[in-house]
Formats: sequence, structure tokens, C-alpha cells
Amino acid sequence: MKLLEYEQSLETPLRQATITLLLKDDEVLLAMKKRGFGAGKWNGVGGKPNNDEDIYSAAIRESQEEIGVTPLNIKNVGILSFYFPLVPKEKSYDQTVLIFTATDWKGTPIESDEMKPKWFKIQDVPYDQMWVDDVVWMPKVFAGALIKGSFMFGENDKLVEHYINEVKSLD
Ligand code: 6OG
Repeated sequence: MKLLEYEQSLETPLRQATITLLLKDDEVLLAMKKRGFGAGKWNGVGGKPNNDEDIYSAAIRESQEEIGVTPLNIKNVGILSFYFPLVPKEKSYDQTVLIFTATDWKGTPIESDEMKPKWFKIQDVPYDQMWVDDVVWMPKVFAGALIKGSFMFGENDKLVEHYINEVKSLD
């Protein structure tokens, strides 16, 4: 099925999740996911909101839980939807992820049982050990763009189709 067709066939909004990237000079903090969805990959920190928790609070809480850091000025810089049409719906792989950046935070990143944080130079981000979508959108975020896009995955989490747009505002 084509991406646009799949997107239009969805009847309810997707479950939301967050990714937060801490930025310092020419470096980004990524963290190795140790368990669950995306285990073995470097990613920003994040996860899903609890019950009626708003998405900003969820981004801050996930950062506290996963790396012991409280971001102080998170900014929403992207809205990305990820689709896995081959995976049964009840597994909830399909999700809309709000991307946040932060340049100020309280605390020093520490390893938790979920993630192991590490600073990378922007030019050394290990895209070959990350979700395949990351090399498409993350450089745009590093360049300061606001982005909206969708990615559709096939067998073995291969990227089969995507679109991504730089936008003036995320509203
Ligand atoms: P938990 O299920 O662990 O939250 N996430 C993705 N991140 C990237 N870079 N690419 C994807 O393409 C992703 N799909 C989900 C959002 C899952 C975490 O994984 C992120 C959350 O931070 C498929 O609570």
C-alpha cells in the first residue's frame, strides 16, 4: 500500500510519543536503547505520555527517567509519523512522534536501566546504528529547520516510502 493511501485510511489519530535531543555547541546527546521498542539503536530520549499527561510534560519526564536530566527549554521542532502496515495494529508500532530540542537542562546525563547516554559530534552521529529514518530528518533538525513528515516501514524495518517537509510553523 502507498504511504498516502495508508495515512488516509487511518480512522483515529495515532498514539503520540516524544524524542528529545539535547544540543550543546556542535554536539548532540543520544542514548542507546537497552530494552523494548528500538533496543540496540541510538536515539534521542523519549517515550509515550501517561494517561492524560500533556506531551511536553511527557518529554520532560521521559528525559528525567531515562537519563536523569530535566530539560529546561524544550522546543518542538518536528512532527513525524511512523507507519508499520505489516505489523498487527495491537502492537502499536504506528506512532506520531513529536521531536523536541533543548539547549538548557538541569543534571548530568546518567545511564538508567532503559538507556545509556553519550555525546556525539553532529558530524559523527552513528546513523548506521539508528532507525533508518533518522538520517533523513535529524540533519534537518541540526540545521535548525522545523519539519513535518511521514515514514512507512516494510519487512525488517526497511524504509519503503517517506516524505518530509520543512515548514514555517508546526501549528
Ligand atoms: P517507548 O515505546 O520506548 O517509546 N521512536 C522512533 N524513533 C526513531 N528515531 N525512529 C522511529 O521510527 C521511531 N519510532 C518510535 C519514540 C518509543 C521511543 O522510540 C521512538 C520514543 O522515543 C520507526 O515508550
